[in-house]
Order: sequence, then structure tokens, then C-alpha cells
Amino acid sequence: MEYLTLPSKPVHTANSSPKRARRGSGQNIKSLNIAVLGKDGVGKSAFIVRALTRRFIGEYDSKFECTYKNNIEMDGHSLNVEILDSMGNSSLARLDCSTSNVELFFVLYSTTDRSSFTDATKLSKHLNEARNIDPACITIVATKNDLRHLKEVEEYEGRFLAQHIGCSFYQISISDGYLETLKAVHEAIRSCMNHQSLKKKGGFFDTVLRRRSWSGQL
Ligand SMILES: Nc1nc2c(ncn2[C@@H]2O[C@H](COP(=O)(O)OP(=O)(O)OP(=O)(O)O)[C@@H](O)[C@H]2O)c(=O)[nH]1
Ligand SMILES: [Mg+2]
Repeated sequence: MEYLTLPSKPVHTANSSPKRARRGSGQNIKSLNIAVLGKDGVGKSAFIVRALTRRFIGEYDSKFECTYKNNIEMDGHSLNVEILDSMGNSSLARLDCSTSNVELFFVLYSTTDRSSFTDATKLSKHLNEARNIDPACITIVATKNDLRHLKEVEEYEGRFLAQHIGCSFYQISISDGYLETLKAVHEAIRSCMNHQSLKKKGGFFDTVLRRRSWSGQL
């Protein structure tokens, strides 16, 4: 497996003020393992490179699986990310092996390729049902929204799938939409990290339910 580091620019969202984001301050540094899955050609490499560098490059080498190691600034924190750019034709068994330490999953399909939607459906159900990954840590992304004349999958189909899993859904154009790509990445990271910290603390809802149960309210 190959490791790549891209020169990422510090990024700020509506919720992150430039003043609060102190790069490399050493405080609050967290890390997250991410994987981007989906059929060949759906835009996995384009999605990662766009989110990390702002750039959209037309063609990407797809001969091998690689992992991008980078730093993302968001919400006043510095986050070390390792993003696996998976091979589109991997078997589920191979994917399970290469993503055993992954915390956040993006499942991509192209709105211009119905078979990629079928694959995304299988992948997201596998993650949720067989791997028991919490929906807070799965995000379905429909790509190539700019190619409307070639559309094979309607937005409601993606939304319906995400609703079934209970996860987030975004329909974006990676080529035309830097901000929408970034929004999908940041919101997915927030959702997954919130879930992780709730789990660590025993979970807000668990705590509330336990308290209620203890005081005889349940
Ligand atoms: N018009 C348009 N083209 C896109 C978009 N996203 C990706 N592409 C193009 O789709 C092609 C495939 O993108 P890749 O990022 O290489 O796809 P991939 O999923 O990494 O493919 P493999 O590595 O072969 O599995 C490239 O020519 C991209 O430029 C998009 O949102 N709109
Ligand atoms: Mg690729």
C-alpha cells in the first residue's frame, strides 16, 4: 500500500473562525481513519483530492490502493486524517481486511452509473448490517451532479437508501462544487467524532436512560 501526503490548505467552514483555528498548536490534536469506497470511476480519488487540496484534477492513477495522510483544520481543532482511497473492484472480504481500523466511511456512487448505485447499496448495507458500523459514521455521496443529461439515478433513490441505513446523504458535483464537497466531509467528520465521544463517555442517551431508570422513571 502506498502512502501519500498532499499539500492541504487550511480550510474554514461557517462554524470555524480563522482566529480559533490554530494550526499545529499541539492542543486538541485528534486523529481519524477514513475510507472512501465505491465502484470504479465514481470519483473516489477526485473526492479526496478536492477535499484536501481544493483542486479538481481530471484524471487520477487508479492502478493501486493508497492512503492519504493529511491534516484538516476544522472547528478550531487540528485533525490528523488517514484516508484510504480504495480500489473499486475489491471484494467485500478484501475491503473488510483493509478497512478493519477505519472509523468513518464514505460510500460513493455516480449519478450517471446505475450499477455504481447497486454497489453502493450493497456496500452501505454490508457496513451497517454485517460490520455493525454506526450510521453516524457512514455517509453516502452521489457524485457527478453536474452531468444532468447523463443522469441514471435520481436523488430520491439515494436519499431513500440513506434513510434506510439511517446515515447522511449528499448529492454533489466534485468538479463544480468545492464547498459542497468540503461540507460533506466536515459534517461527516463531526457526526462520527460526536458519536465516538458519546460512546467514550458512556453515551449521553445511555446516561439519561440509566439515570431515569435508576430514579424509577422508566
Ligand atoms: N463531471 C464530473 N466528473 C467527475 C466528477 N467526479 C469525478 N469525475 C471524473 O470521473 C472520472 C473518475 O474519477 P476518479 O476520481 O478517478 O474515480 P475513482 O472512483 O477514483 O476511480 P478508480 O480509482 O478507478 O476506482 C475522472 O475522469 C474524474 O475527473 C464530478 O463530480 N463531475
Ligand atoms: Mg481512484
